[in-house]
Amino acid sequence: MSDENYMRIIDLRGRTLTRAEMLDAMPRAEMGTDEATELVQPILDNVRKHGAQALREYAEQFDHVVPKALRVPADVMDAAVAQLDPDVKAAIEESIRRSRAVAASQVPEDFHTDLADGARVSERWIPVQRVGLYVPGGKAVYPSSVIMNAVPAQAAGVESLAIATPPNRNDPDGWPNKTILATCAMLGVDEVYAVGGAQAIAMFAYGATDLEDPASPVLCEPVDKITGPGNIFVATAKRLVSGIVGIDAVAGPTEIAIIADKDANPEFLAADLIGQAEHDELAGSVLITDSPELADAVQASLLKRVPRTEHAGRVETSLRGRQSGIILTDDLQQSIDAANAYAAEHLEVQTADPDAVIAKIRNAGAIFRGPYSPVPLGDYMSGSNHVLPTSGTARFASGLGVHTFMKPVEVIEYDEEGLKPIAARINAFAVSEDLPAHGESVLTRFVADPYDKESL
Ligand code: HSO
Ligand code: ZN
Repeated sequence: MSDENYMRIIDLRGRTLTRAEMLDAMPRAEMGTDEATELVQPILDNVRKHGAQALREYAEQFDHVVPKALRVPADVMDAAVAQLDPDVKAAIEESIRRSRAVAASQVPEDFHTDLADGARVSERWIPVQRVGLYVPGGKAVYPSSVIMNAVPAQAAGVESLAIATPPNRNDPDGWPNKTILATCAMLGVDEVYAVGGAQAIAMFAYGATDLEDPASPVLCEPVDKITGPGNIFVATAKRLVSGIVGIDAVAGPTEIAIIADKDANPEFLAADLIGQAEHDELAGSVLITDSPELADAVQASLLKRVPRTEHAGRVETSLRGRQSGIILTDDLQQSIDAANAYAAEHLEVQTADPDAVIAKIRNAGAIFRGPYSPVPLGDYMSGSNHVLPTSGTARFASGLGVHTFMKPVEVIEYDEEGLKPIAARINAFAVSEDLPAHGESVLTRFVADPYDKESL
């Protein structure tokens, strides 16, 4: 294998692997140790105690600018929409339209089960009342992620949605990124804070008051759930406040895996691998194929393409990293097994019969079927969600959706007729757990003296 190749080869051919060996063979980044907790905890405590005053101090310290106001005023939001490039505006509109259509059909239906006469259990899906969405600033500014978080929350019926995003030191008033502000406004979200980092997570979790503003001392009310990506400090802050509030999964670097057979188009595959590698030096790009010829053709295409793309340095580091590689397999079934072990955030299936492959996929954040469903379609405009489980967590977790912002609550609806025939059974169960008062609670409804065990 020459150095000229971009991606290392993981050769599974002729090998029968145990589950543990298969998991071990998968290309993954080393997990970093978390030293952020010591830095983040005092920030949370300080915001909890001092509210807006602490938020301004941290803005100065970390963002090097104190925004003109911590809550972005309506006229600044409106101006951001008015100044938006028309092509970008049209793209955002299309993305919102498609995401809304899919989210509308995701809203779960209430249902009930009748177990006997007078014995019903119903399930009601209730939206989370108030959600805080964090949107990172810095070099990775993703208005598309605002759409992916806000649209399902709105479709779920979340009553109030607040967004926090860092102030920008290059703006004369310190206002955050204008495309982010415009996207918020286009989504109908008007509660936007120029607050970033761990301090924003603290503001959402605890709420914040502003003593400098006697006209409106409550800057931000606490939320019930926080979603949205962020750097290590944001992720640590979310972890520390979870339990007080709900959080979404903490995302690792993005990943793509592609299952391809000999007839797949190597140019499409190379371009798609590069696409995700563009996000991050630690992004994982994995090709899984039973065709060594295709693998060679993809390597050759990468050699031509990588130097021509703008972020070639980042892409090359990512493709050459230990978290990326080409997995060579004996046959399609072994490719499927490898894909299930890898449990990619994004899985493209580019084979002669993609449906037969998809039917056997157990673990993937989202599945992209065939040569005209590339991952960036899903990143921006397919209508599907791009907030997906990373680092193999697709084995047990799903992507963000309307369900993220709802809670199923069971309603127990038994009447006298429904309860009576099972009262003695409940009592027997309760007594067996040495909780006789549980039994007595039920029996009281049917016997004169539930404490007189002789009379039962
Ligand atoms: N591929 C990223 C999402 C994204 N791509 C945003 C472009 N903008 C993680 O799914
Ligand atoms: Zn992407």
